[in-house]
Amino acid sequence: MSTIYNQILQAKAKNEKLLAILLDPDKIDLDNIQKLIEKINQSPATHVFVGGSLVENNILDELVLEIKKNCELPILLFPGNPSQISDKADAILFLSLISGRNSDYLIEHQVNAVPILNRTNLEVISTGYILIESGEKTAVERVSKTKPLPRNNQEYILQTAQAGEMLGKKLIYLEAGSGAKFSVSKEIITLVSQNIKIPLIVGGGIRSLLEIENAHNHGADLVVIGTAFENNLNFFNQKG
Ligand code: 1GP
Repeated sequence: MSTIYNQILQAKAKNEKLLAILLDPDKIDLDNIQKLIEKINQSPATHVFVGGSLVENNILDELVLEIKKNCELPILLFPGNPSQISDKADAILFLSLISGRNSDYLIEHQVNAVPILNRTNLEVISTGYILIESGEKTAVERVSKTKPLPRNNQEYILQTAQAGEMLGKKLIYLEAGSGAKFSVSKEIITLVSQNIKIPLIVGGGIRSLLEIENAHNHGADLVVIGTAFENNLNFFNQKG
């Protein structure tokens, strides 16, 4: 059976670009879930990510089950902490916040997640998560209590991504933060994508179809769109 990670690798090899819609359980109204799923099914999305920095409500399992019932896309957890694990999903981005120096988000939460993960069949995909300065303080910065990497220090951003690759991460995720003022710049995407071999995810602050296309064209293998779709379910019907 082909794993989700293998499918991502195959897509990268064929230069087929991927797109994930990120759903934050805290912002979803389960009463309107059918409409949301219909819109996902009509969109060009190839993956659904589920998660958020906080996730304070308890609808995670229910949300994942509802999506599974009516949508065939793979569902990947994108957790802010070990409480956000659902065995109903297909895979988990096992994130380590390698841009930060808070050991909780580098290794502690991951250690605590292991007993939970061992009771699931989730495919675990090791991901080097890199937070990049984006104009304003974002939820990731607040919750993780880490500083984002300065956007003008491209060499250090690349070094961080390459360290992640050398540590054996299977994906690198360049994150500007949800609702970021500035998304990750094309220069950073180009530099990192040209100098790592593993697939590159880019997300945070992407607000238009053109921005998705630009991120793809500059080397992102998978682009994540959260807030813009959340705020406008017709996001993918717009031009440009
Ligand atoms: C946040 O990268 C994701 O973790 C998506 O960000 O909500 O700004 O699209 P947006």
